Amino acid sequence: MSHQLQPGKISGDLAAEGLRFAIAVSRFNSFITERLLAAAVDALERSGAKTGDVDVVHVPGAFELPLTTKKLALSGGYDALIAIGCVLRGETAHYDYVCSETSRGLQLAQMDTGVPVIFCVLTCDTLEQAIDRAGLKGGNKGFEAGLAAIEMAQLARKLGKSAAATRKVRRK
Ligand code: INI
Repeated sequence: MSHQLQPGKISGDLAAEGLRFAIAVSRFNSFITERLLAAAVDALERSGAKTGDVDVVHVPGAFELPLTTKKLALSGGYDALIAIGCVLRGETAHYDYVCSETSRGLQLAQMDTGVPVIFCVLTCDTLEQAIDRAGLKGGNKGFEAGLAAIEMAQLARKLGKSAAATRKVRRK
């Protein structure tokens, strides 16, 4: 079936210039997280971000990422945030609690504040799986997170504006 209607398309450009980002990164499993961090910064820089537009905050572990990103979001100084961590399965259920609370907390942080929070927390059974995703066979999830942050920051600006415009029109 062919349609005549052309839907309006809204998307976020991959242009970082003029946007501000903060990256919260866990020290736990820093062998992995520092590689993810380097790739995220690389993606932001290649897309036009400049020194002064990107802040990095280190936290002890993935469990500390949600509160930190929420505080960064509430500061009002950033267009998007990236949370970087790496949780590796151990012998106990600790892994499950850290994974579920970290992902839940990060989702809450962006839903509560309206500031995009990019989930760059690897949750792996083995160190090899994590290495693959931090610059080896699986690429680098940090780079993907950097691009996602730019796209969501641009999209948030557009949608924020269009929501305000819509409210104005409705009030008249
Ligand atoms: N934190 C991680 O970031 N990755 C892990 O693999 C991990 N494991 O396995 O325990 C981990 N634990 C620490 C946790 O995130 C908190 O920092 C800690 O419990 C203090 O609140």
